[in-house]
Amino acid sequence: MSVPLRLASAGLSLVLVAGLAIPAHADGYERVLNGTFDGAKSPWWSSGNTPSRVEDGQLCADVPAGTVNPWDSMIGQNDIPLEADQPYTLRFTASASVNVTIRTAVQLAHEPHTGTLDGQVTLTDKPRTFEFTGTSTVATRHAQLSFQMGGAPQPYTFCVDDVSLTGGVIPPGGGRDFGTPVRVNQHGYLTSGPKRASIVDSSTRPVPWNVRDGDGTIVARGRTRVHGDDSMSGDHVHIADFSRIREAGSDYTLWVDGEVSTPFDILDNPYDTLRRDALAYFYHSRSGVPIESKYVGTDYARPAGHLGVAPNTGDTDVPCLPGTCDYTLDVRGGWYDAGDHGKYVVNGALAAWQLMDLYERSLRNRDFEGVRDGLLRIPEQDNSVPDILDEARWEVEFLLRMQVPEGEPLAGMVHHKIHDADWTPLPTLPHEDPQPRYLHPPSTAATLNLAAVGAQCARIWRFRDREFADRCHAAAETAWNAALEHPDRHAPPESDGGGPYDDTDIRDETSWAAAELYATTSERDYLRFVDTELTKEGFFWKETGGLADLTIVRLPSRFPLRDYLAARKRVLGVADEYVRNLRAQGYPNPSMPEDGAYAWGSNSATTTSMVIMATAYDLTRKRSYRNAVLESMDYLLGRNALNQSFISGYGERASHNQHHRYWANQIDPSLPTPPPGAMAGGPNSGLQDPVAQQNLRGCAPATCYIDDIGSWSTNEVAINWNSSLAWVAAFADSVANRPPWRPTGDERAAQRRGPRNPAVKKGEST
Ligand code: 9MR
Repeated sequence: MSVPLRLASAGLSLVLVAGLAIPAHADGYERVLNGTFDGAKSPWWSSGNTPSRVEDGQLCADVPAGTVNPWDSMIGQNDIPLEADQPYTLRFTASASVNVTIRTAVQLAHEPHTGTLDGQVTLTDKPRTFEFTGTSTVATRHAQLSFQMGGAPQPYTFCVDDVSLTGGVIPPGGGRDFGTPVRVNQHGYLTSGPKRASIVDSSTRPVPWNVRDGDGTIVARGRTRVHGDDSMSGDHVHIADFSRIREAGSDYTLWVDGEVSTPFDILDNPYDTLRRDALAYFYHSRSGVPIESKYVGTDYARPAGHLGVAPNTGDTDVPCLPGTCDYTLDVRGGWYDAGDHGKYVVNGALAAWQLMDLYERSLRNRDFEGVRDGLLRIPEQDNSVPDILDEARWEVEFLLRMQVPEGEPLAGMVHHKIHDADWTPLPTLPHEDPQPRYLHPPSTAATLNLAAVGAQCARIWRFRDREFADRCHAAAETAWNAALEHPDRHAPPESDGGGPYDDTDIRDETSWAAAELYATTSERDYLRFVDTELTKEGFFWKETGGLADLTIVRLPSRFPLRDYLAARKRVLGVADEYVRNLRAQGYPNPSMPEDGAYAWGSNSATTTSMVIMATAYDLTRKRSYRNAVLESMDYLLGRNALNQSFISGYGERASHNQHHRYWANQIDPSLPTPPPGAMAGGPNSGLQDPVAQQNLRGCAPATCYIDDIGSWSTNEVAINWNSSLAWVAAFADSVANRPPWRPTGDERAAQRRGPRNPAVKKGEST
């Protein structure tokens, strides 16, 4: 954030922010969210011992007796932005059911808790309005406003309304600095690939550019093409094309109109490390096993989480949400979903599916390097099984455990999710999570996800591990039948302590599962359920219908020719649309939402669109698809409206504060930043979290992102997002000029058998 400079002139106060003169707001800007309690309580919180609620348009809290310090019972709000050397005024109206003195404070939420305001008020049952002023000595996005009510001898009810903290000169959402207007792939371009940059420049005529190598020697020059206004960012954009440089090297820079890009490389294999790092994300995220330093280094090593060792209460003997069933299940293992410790079947299944789909893609393309054992640093790196299958299996074993056992009500259905009863604070390491964890009721969507992934698993593992393949097959068929029997069990949209992953339309999951079951069994009954078509909406955890088409084109010999041709046509049609989107925009994003709003996890809309364009390349070998995938990589790696690489460790301005309970260096410097290869969710017009609401107000869709650990709606990581990143990174690597990898004898034999698997007959494994 740039430091504002205050100027005084004839009673009008002006502030310079990032070179812009902004009139200071007469009373300072409001820094509290939802201070009038007109509806929900969020983003206010209260201590665990202090139940609170919105009541008659005010926030009321039941303060317990017998605590010692004021801060033993609190309500408050976090993530309040403060500017250094600015005065702030706090106002509120409060009352209490007994006469009592409480403390109120505005201070840093974390060490050293530097204070801006600190006061005491004496309350009675008549609401009174109070006002305090103070000056902040720090610039932060993470101040906390609290009412500290502990230490009273008797219990009482505290109520507060019209809370306001005003001050500061940077308007909410203002003062952002995106650095250089010359936006490049900050990591590196492929020597044989397209090399373009996007430049924010108001000129309506082409402007000169040059590229310099690491020694500062100009190696190419040209003039930009004026792209014009870019609707998603609001920027006026030029494009510089330096594709003709084919000399590998590091620290190139692009100079345009006196502005210089961040340094970038030109490489023969720019995605070799990313394909590994993006997959390593999954080992880092494993639950139920220690993450060992010999694989990840000491910074990222941590004890096993959720093996029933105190203070953990899960995941070896997990009860259902009270009142929903009376058995417990051992659901250890799997991957944590994201920055939280929840494990959700619909999302886990999609992520595992994508890893196994990448495996099937590699087989089909005879890209044995992409699926070799020893590619990753994981405990199974030397077991003659492709590491990507080992990693996917870690999740599939968990998914199998989520199925309702025989003899119980709803047997064969699959529990929707397992997660904490309440959100844990940041940071909390998995093994430190004290929350009770529950199995949430089975859902039809989760059940069909297991049917799909179980079927995929069965065919992939048939000749590697017959017993496992049989378990997958049996679980898939049982799940399929259970889903047909219970087609309308839907997860609710509201959820405490975990994400909802709610979905009430299961036609798409049905079609996808049927396609997988048909591909594995050749049983014609399934084929009539395959009735979804890939559309430009692509796919994500809630919309999986398009995956049926991807499975059909990946495994053409297993489907009737007519179905294959129709699916192929749709994949190419959608891919063409993505290529057009990419060309129509100032920044190369194949995803262009029709409503003009970027959704939660928009970067995964980019990566899943890339999967579809890559599949179109596999089907046609048309270079335009390959080049569009490579240019989309540019978008993810910095050629965007924010000048931001969304992938940790890749690029000079790479995300490094993603929302995560362990990779929480921003809050606790003794903890690590995210390991390389973790993709942030990306711009999200919804601004669902307070940090986004405080700092991104009024943002153009493509800029609604902040690299702050508190911004879970723009800056979280997630398994389903990283699985598509891993997929496209592997693709991008496979189309680079890579020396072929020679499989070992064992591996060659296994690979040869893989694609020729005979169809598994229905019921064969049960
Ligand atoms: O990716 C999910 C997004 O599509 C939803 O809109 C959002 C709100 O329901 O949830 C996202 O998933 C989050 C999940 O609910 C909890 N774990 C973290 C996930 C990524 O932010």
